[in-house]
Amino acid sequence: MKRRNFLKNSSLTAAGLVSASAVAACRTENKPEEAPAVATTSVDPIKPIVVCTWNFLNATDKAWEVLKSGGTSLDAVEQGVMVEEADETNETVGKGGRPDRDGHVTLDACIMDKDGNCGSVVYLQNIVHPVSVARKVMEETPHIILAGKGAEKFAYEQGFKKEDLFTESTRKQYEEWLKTSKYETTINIENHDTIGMLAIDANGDLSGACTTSGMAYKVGGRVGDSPIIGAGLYVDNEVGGATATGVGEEVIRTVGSFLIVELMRQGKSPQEACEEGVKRIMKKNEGRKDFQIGFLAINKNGETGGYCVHPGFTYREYSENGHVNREVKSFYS
Ligand code: SD4
Repeated sequence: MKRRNFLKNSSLTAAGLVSASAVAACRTENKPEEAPAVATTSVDPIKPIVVCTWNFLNATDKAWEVLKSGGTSLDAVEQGVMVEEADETNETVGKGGRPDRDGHVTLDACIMDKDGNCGSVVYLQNIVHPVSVARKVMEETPHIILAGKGAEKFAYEQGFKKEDLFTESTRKQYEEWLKTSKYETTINIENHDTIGMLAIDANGDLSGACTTSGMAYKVGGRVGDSPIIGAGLYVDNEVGGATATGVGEEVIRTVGSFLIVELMRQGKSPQEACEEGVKRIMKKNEGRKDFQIGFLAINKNGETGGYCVHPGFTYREYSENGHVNREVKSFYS
């Protein structure tokens, strides 16, 4: 039995025994002939689960492999999202992510553990795995966010290798884009595939990670919600976790992931909390239809939920019940 479960079980049992003997003592005062009660408290075993934004089969596979072999949720989410960072065909994350309007591929990522520790990198260039740099920021520095050149220098100091993040495909697309240099946020086409991942391990502990190259052809220097703790990702091991994809500016304005976790703390299900999160955003954007946002949440019991502005957002879930890609309801039909 894992230490935490053991402690949980033994403390519950101890509590049960204390209250049982207290009850027995009371009874003894009134009815000395009664035998003492026997404590029979039991807790359900904790079941690992991983969820991520969009339909990332390989990433959830990897995270599940970590969880199944007894790994921590922190390792699971890091290794899970790393799959997308390395996948050159995912043009919104890591290597092969599309550049900003000046032709720089700049990456944002963050990670958060069961104790509320977190690390983040913003505007990081030339490194394939920003989530691992974010984890190093969390574990090796007294800081939470490192940006740009400082983050890149820190990554090299930590042993990360410099790599060109352009691929043939993204270079060609960029050259094509330069002909008009038009910046538009296109719903569900141009800017999807950011991965936010949340996992619960066999100890019942929650962690999360989020990683992206942000909006394609963004203004140089722009940072989205994905590396911002509370916006693109938030985890509270007492309650649950949430993560976001879509137009980061709107997620930041409502501190979306933190909001969703707090709504769950107040008793809402992950589904209800995600719906309320999107509704808050839409209240600030009445009538606006030109952007997409998808929220994903999980609570401590492993219940999950998601909601989005426009149809199309899905999230992938992997537990002992197997894989499932869940379509979520949307604000607009
Ligand atoms: C951002 N939220 O940089 C990210 C973009 C995104 O799928 O989610 N794309 O605003």
